[in-house]
Amino acid sequence: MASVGLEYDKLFLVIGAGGHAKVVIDVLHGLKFEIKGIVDPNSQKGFELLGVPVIGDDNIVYDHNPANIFLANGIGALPEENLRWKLAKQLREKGYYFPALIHKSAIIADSVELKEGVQVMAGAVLQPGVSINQDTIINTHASIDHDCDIGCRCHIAPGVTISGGVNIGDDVHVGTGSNIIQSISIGNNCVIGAGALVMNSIPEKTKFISRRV
Ligand code: JB2
Repeated sequence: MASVGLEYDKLFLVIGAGGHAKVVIDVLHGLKFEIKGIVDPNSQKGFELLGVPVIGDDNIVYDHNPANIFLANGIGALPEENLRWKLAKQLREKGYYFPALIHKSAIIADSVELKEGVQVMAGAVLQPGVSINQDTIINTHASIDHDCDIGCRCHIAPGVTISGGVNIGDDVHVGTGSNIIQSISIGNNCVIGAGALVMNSIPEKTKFISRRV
């Protein structure tokens, strides 16, 4: 399993002080990484999440040489919101690095490939041959079976189940508790609503909402 470039001698800065940041900080604590602080332009300096203080706005990042610090993206991802990806792009262009982060309780098969900035949360399962691309979130207890390819900047929300051999494009949101059967494709920029049952391939830019009866 490829956990990208983790070195234990660098401090982390966490971007954002909301709900997702809390989950990210818990991952970092579980891995025993040291966190210097949180940056968030909308939170009071000194406000704490799980004991980690807000130390200022995003300019604080630029006070640090990219060679000496890792970043953890604590901004979450909901449909139609792109702050998470925008900030990651801006900071990467300045040379900062977002290592892949994996909660210690996640089950990751040996052949899984994780790109930079991927976050795998508590209880997630990634089976052999799975590939997860840049900045995608595999959220709490999501399960991704063998040989799935998940694109960049996706959010696979809590409790999603994806069977084997599924291809998911870039910028896709798969809502909480959705189920996706094997060997189908979901195109770029799709939104799969919470609780959906997806049994056929879906073309790009589709909003797929299950009908409730
Ligand atoms: O420019 C910014 C900026 N703009 C807003 N820079 C930085 N560093 N932080 C910024 N923020 C901060 O992002 C806000 O001040 C706020 O603290 C945080 C967003 O927090 P919120 O709790 O609203 O959303 P979230 O992105 O952490 O979580 C969403 O997505 C997750 C995946 C939530 O809906 C969660 O429920 C969900 N699990």
